[in-house]
Amino acid sequence: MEWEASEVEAEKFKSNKTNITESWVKKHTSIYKQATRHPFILSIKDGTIDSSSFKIWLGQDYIYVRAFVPFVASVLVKACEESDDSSDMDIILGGMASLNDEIAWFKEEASRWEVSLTSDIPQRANLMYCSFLKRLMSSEIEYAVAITAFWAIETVYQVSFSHCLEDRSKIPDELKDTCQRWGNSGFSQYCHSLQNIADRCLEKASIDIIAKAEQVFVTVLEHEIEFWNMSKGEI
Ligand code: HMH
Repeated sequence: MEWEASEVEAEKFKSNKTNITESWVKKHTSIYKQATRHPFILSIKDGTIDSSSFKIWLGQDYIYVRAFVPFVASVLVKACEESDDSSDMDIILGGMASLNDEIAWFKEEASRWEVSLTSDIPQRANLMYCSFLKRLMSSEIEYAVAITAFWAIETVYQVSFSHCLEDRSKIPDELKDTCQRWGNSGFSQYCHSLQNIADRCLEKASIDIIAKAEQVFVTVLEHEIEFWNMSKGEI
């Protein structure tokens, strides 16, 4: 039944050029909301966050971002091999460059919060998420699927942190920079560029690949929720 529904949808999208990724956000709205309006994010927005949660998140996200770099590199390789639009490479390369800044930012932020980045060990949810990334790096994963995951991963942070900035009055001063990092308009534009690439690839993809990409989108959201949950410190 699932299959039939996807097939019908795929044909519909192909004929009237509806934005596929946008339709998935609507279709999976409940899980999308759980990922982008998580209690961790809401506690930053309303200023009730405790520093221990933030420190756990900071240390774990540094580990995650280091694993994310080779994943993005694998998407870049796929773009070179499979994309019909050379500007994809520029956008992905820009993303890699900003990950370089991000790693430097994590190091500075960690020293400010007295979080040791070298002794932190990845927690279960982080390990699960990183091994999912590793599977997506395989050369058997199509570019359309990998770029969908890339878009979804970046978008969860963009939507979450820009939500915090909508009313920044209660954000603790020491967290404003974090919200700004992922909530700024440049990062939003970059996420839209990734979304446009994903939609362009999906429009041309077979029904099987579209179904696979949708599944990957949902799995990213599940991992993101578990990742935020980790900050509560209940292992
Ligand atoms: C867990 N998801 C996680 N960490 C990040 N830094 C991003 C997404 C965005 O880069």
